Amino acid sequence: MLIRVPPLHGLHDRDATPQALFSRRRLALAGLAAGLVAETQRVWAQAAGPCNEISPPVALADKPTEAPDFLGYNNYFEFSTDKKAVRHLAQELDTSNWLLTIEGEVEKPLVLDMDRLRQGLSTSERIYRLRCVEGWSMVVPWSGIPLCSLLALVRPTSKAKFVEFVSLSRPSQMIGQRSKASAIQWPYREGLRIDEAMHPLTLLATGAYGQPLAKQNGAPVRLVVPWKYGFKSAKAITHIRLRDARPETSWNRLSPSEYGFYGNVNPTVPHPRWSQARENPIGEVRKRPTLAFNGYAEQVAHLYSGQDPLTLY
Ligand SMILES: Nc1nc2c(c(=O)[nH]1)N[C@H]1C(S)=C(S)[C@@H](COP(=O)(O)O)O[C@H]1N2
Ligand SMILES: [Mo]
Repeated sequence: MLIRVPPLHGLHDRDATPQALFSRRRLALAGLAAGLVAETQRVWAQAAGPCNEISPPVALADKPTEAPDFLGYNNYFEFSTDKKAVRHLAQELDTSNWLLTIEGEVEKPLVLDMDRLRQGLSTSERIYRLRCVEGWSMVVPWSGIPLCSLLALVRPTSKAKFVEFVSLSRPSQMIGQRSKASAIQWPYREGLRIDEAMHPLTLLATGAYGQPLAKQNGAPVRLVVPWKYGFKSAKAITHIRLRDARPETSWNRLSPSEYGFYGNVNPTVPHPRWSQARENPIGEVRKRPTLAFNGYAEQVAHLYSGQDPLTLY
C-alpha cells in the first residue's frame, strides 16, 4: 500500500526536533526503539500524498450549529446519559500527558504525545455534518488531521484489514464508568474497515470552532467519520490498533440490531424503534430529511458498491 503524508502536516520549524513530537522517556517506557523518533520525523517531513485529495473537502450550504449547543448537548456515556450533564461532569477529566498509541498490524508502531503533537501540528479545517443515530444533527467546524496521514506513518502491513479505536478507561475521573448500571463495557470501542479509515474525509479531530476540543467533545483527540452515525466517532482515543479481523465494537456488541458495525447514515433503514428518514437539526425548529451517507454519498458510496444497504447499517 502506497500512502504518503501531505506536507501540510509537517512541523513548524520551531518545533522541528524529534523531541517535539515524542517524549523519549515515554517511548522508552512503551518499549519502543528511540531510533523510531528520527525515522518517523524523516517520513513525516518527506511526505506528500493522497490524504488531502478531496479539496475543497465538501461544500456545505448549512451554517454551523451554534457553539453553545455543540458544547452543551453531548453524548458521552463515560460521564452520563444526560446530554446536558456531560459538559459539567467531563471537567473532572485530566487530559494532560495524553499518549496515543498506534500499533498492531503495522511496520512502525508509534506512541504520540498529544500535548507536544498539538503544538507542532498544522491542522486542516473541515466543516462536517454530524448525525446521531438518535435522530438529531449538528454541523460542526472541526480541525484535525486526516487519519490517513497518521496511518501512513506507521505503514500498515498487508494484513491490516480493520482499524480499532479504543477510548480512555479511567473510572476515577469518569463517573459513568463507575456506574454499575452502565450498559456499555468499558472502554468504549469503535472500528472501521481499513478503506474507510484511509478515506480522506475520515478525520482525527483535535479542535472545533477554532479552539482545542473541549473535554465534553472528546479532548484531546477523537475520531470524526461524517458519513456514519455519531456513535462511530469515538472520543478521547488512547489506542488505534490495526487488525486483521473485524474488532468488537461497543454499541454493536450491546445491541447489534440497533447499532450496526458499519453505522452508515441511511434514511431508508429504520432503527428498530424509530424512523431514520428525518432528523432534528439542533437549534432549528423544523425537521429535515436525512440524506444517504449523511450527504457524503458522492465521496463514499463507491466504498460499498455491491453491499446490501441493510448489512451496511
Ligand atoms: N468515548 C465515547 N465516544 C463517543 C460517545 C461516547 O459515549 N463515548 N458517544 C458517541 C455519540 S452517540 C455521538 S452522537 C457523538 C457526540 O459527539 P459530541 O458530543 O461531540 O457532539 O460522540 C460519539 N463518541
Ligand atoms: Mo449518537
